[in-house]
Amino acid sequence: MFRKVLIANRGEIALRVIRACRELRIATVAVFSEADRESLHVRLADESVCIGPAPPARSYNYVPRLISAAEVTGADAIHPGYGFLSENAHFAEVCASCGFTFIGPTPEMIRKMGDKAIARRTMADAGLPVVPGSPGVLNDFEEARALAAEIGYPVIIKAAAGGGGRGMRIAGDEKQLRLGLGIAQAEAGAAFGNHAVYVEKYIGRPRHVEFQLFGDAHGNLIHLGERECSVQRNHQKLIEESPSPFLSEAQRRKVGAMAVRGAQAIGYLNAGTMEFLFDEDGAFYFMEMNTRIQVEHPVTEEVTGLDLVKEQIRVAAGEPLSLAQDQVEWVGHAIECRINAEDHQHGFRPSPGKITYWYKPGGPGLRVDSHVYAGYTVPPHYDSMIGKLIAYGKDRPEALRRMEIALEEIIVEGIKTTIPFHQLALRDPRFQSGDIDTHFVEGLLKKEPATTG
Ligand code: MV4
Repeated sequence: MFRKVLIANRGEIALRVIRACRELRIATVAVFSEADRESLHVRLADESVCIGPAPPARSYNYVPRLISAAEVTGADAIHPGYGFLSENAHFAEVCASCGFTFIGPTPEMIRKMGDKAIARRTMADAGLPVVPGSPGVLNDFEEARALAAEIGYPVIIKAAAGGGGRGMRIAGDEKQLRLGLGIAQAEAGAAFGNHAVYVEKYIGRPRHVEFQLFGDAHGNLIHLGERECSVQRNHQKLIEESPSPFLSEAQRRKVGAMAVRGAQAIGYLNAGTMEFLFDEDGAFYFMEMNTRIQVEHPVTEEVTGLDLVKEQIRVAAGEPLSLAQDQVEWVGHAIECRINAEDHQHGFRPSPGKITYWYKPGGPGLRVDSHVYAGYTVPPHYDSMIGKLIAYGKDRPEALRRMEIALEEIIVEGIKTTIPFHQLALRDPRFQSGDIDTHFVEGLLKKEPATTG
């Protein structure tokens, strides 16, 4: 087992990793930017190193600084958390070549799944259903035109280097396809330095359901069930739950087995998530694979009773997974609300600043993963998430009721947060009945129009 782990991240996930390390009696090193001097991860870690100024490019995303911090503190492994360098194959490679274990999959797996066109082809070859579309990236408009004519409009143009919804464009006819292809290629080139795009049949009102996967170095690969993530806005998830309220037991077994098969095809190691779209008829398609621990991992932890971050560390240290597929048990229901420093009534605009008062809710079945406290200033340089409320219950109604109570109890003063949005969402009859697709938030905000100004 590792003696010392450096956490290449900030915020709540840095605290989450520190706590997992402490349980495993592993010493921790926090890194922080000049904007994060007063952050809790700095206080809770055994050691800390300042790695540069506030802009991520000069601190949390700056590989040489992170490697130097690991070297001077004598860490033997690096946990990347989510975001920042967590899905950067180059960083994983540099960690390995400098003698630090990257707590995650290999650079090859990150690279392969990072190219969404290659990921799609790899999973199709493994026998997973993918949306009808191009076998690989498109070379010219004529290729795209012929393909779209074959699969039928509307189609969606996606950037191979994109993912998470970035660099997508919908085309309803040939004219839009010609125009969209050029724009998508130019945008992808500018944003990712790779202009490759591919085309798929467009699914109108999909549900986003993702499966948690875990592999170890001993050939074991299991799934831990699914998370329903359809409550999103601009590809930012706002609410996640497990199990999905609409998936049947038979579907769960079937899609779970598919996900395992796909991950086995690449010999997947450590924690990963396979994202599927479900259409209105219940047909499902592989979309992409995320090669990191995700923000919403706690809902899976609550229903399986596992600690996914401890599992990540153990597996990275070469230990076998702590359980086999037939030992995975799912009990009850969990739901997560992301509390962001954002003003939902003004287009979710960021609302950084000083938190003058903070009351953390509690009670049976409630977990709060957060790095903030009264007097903490939310810096403007990073993601606006200030914490996550995770409610657990024996069934969905109990979990939802506990979440409603937590949202009433919590007090955050000094900044605007997404708490009122969550109260609105939870009261909605469609949400209550579990009838949600990826257009849910749009519809909800139309019912309560934004105030102007
Ligand atoms: C799609 C789609 C419809 N048809 N692909 C967005 C995130 C990325 N992982 C895939 N995404 C989508 N891919 C086809 N062929 C619609 C989306 C999509 C979406 C997916 C999941 C959750 C929210 C979404 C919001 C808009 C579009």
